Parts: sequence; structure tokens; C-alpha cells
Amino acid sequence: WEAVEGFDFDDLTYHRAVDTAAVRIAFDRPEVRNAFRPGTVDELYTALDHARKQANVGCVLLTGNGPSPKDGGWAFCSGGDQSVRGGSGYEYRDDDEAAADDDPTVREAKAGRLHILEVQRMIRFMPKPVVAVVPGWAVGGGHSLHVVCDLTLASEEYGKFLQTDPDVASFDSGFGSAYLARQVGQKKAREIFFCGKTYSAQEAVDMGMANEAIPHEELEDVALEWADEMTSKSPMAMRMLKFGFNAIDDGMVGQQVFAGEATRLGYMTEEAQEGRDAFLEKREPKFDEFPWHY
Ligand code: 1HA
Repeated sequence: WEAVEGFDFDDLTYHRAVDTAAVRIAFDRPEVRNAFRPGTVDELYTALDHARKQANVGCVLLTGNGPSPKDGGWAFCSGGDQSVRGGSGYEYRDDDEAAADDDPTVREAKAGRLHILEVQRMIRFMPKPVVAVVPGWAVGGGHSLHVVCDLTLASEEYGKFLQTDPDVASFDSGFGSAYLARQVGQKKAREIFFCGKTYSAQEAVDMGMANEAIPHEELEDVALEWADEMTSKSPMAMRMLKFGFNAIDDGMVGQQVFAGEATRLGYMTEEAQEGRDAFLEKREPKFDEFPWHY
């Protein structure tokens, strides 16, 4: 891995693989089980958006650095940082100022933040697979993040999955629960949210919300192998597949995203180019040479 230049993150690390078209974005607050505060979310959005726009990046590995210097514990992410939760969302505090905004109007609008939901949408709609690499706890909003990722690989020894939302009077009744129900079924998803049990990596695999439990020492290497495999595929086919998988659950937005990619493919045909050329040349288009396929 080598650090991606041009970013000065406080709460994340951002690396690019040397020989694979993949990046590694990692929460870097292991002392609080990688809980996210507003600045963390700003940085995560920035890193994901950067990765999304890179033509030579085909896969994002999202993970959490560790172990905790305090007690050696591992975490993917423990959700919103409860110590900065205010009356209407998560708040910037003095040591989180770097990511806040100088414009007072924007600052006011950013008073209570729930913008991890913007990150969820970014993951869902970016045209490349995002893999949750779970070295420890995936809890609350951190659990929802793994649910939204395309794939989940977890540490066999330390990977733990838990929904605490109703314990802290919070609720991701959007992607974090609805997509979960698609993955594990309605009864199991309700158990996860309503009963707050902790599940091992293997249990997460068995119920269909994780892909593989991997010995902790090998987790990052195996994740990179998966990324290597996926980035060797056709980028066009991969994005059509991701958006095809999404479409049925994403309603009109799913159709819009899928259709956008279809338009891109359409533009590559001589037929579409004839339509453009006819307009520019101020003549009638000659579509009769193109067959009505069935
Ligand atoms: O649901 C949403 C949203 C829904 C809609 C829209 C936006 C949303 C945005 C966010 C969220 C949420 O994420 S709500 C759920 C918030 N998260 C939690 O309720 C998890 C809280 N943490 C725990 O349950 C446990 O800490 C743990 C199961 C992750 C780990 O337990 P463990 O291994 O026993 O460690 P523990 O001693 O509890 O934690 C280590 C340190 O990390 C503690 O600090 P210390 O006592 O050493 O000073 C602990 O306070 C801190 N920590 C852990 N999680 C968080 C945290 N500090 C702040 N926020 C946390 N989430």
C-alpha cells in the first residue's frame, strides 16, 4: 500500500494498492472502536468520492485500523460517536474543527449531522464494488455501513456484528435495516435489531450478511486477493451488474442509475452516433440501415 497524496485526514487513512486497482480506506479512531464523528464522515465522503472518480480504481476496501492502543480491541466501526451526539444529530466539537466550514451559514446548516446517510448512498451508487473488511466490531451505524457495502469479509477471531440502535434510541430504518432484511430475511433482520445479540463472523456468513470469515492475520491479504480478482473483470460488466443487483430494491432511483449506464452503452453505438451526426449536420437521421433486433 502507498498513501494517496493530497489528503490530510485526521480520522482516516487512505491508501492505494501498489499492484492492484484498489484503494484501502480505514477508520482511524481505534481508541473509540472507530466511532465516527462529523469530521470522520466528511473525510470518508471525500475519500470515497475521490476513489469513485479514479479511472484506475476498480474496488474500495473499507476497514478499521487497530488494535486499540487502550485495550487491544479491534473494530470496523461502532457507529456514531455518542459523545458528540447533540439534540438534532452529531455535532462538530473543538477537536473536530478541521472538517467544519468557515462559512457561518453553512456552519449553521451543519449543526446536527446525520450525513453518514450520504456516505451510504455514495457506497450504494458508486459504479465499483465496495468491500467491508471487518477486523472487529461492526456495531450500530457501523453495522449499517457493512450492510450497504457490496461484500463483507470478516475476521474469524475478532469479527463481531451487533445492532445497538434501539439501545441508544437511534434507528437506521433505511438502508441499514431494509437491505439487511433483503440479505438475511425479515425474521432474522428483526431479531438483529430488536434483540441486540452479538453475532460472530461465521454466524454472519451463515445468515448471508457476510461473504467469508477469514483468519485475522490473513484478512487484509485475502481482501486484497478478492479486490485483485474483481478488478481484473470488465469495468462495464461490473457496473452493470452492481446496478442491476441494486435496481429491484432502489425503485425509480435504481432504474435511473441503471438506465444512465445503458445510455452510456447506447452512445457507443453507430446508431446513436448517427443521431448526433444528423443533428449537427442539419439533416434527417438515416436509421434505416440499423436493424430492429429481437
Ligand atoms: O443509528 C445511527 C443512525 C441512524 C440514522 C441516521 C444516522 C445515524 C448515525 C449513527 C447511528 C448510530 O451509529 S447509533 C449506534 C451508535 N453506536 C453504539 O451504540 C455502539 C456503542 N458501543 C458499544 O456498544 C460498545 O462500545 C462496542 C460493542 C462497540 C464495543 O464494546 P467493548 O469491546 O466492550 O468496548 P468498550 O469498552 O465499550 O469501548 C471502548 C471505548 O470505545 C470506550 O471508551 P473508554 O471507556 O475507553 O473511554 C467506549 O466508550 C468507546 N466507544 C465505543 N463505541 C463508541 C464509543 N465512544 C463513542 N461512540 C461510540 N459509538
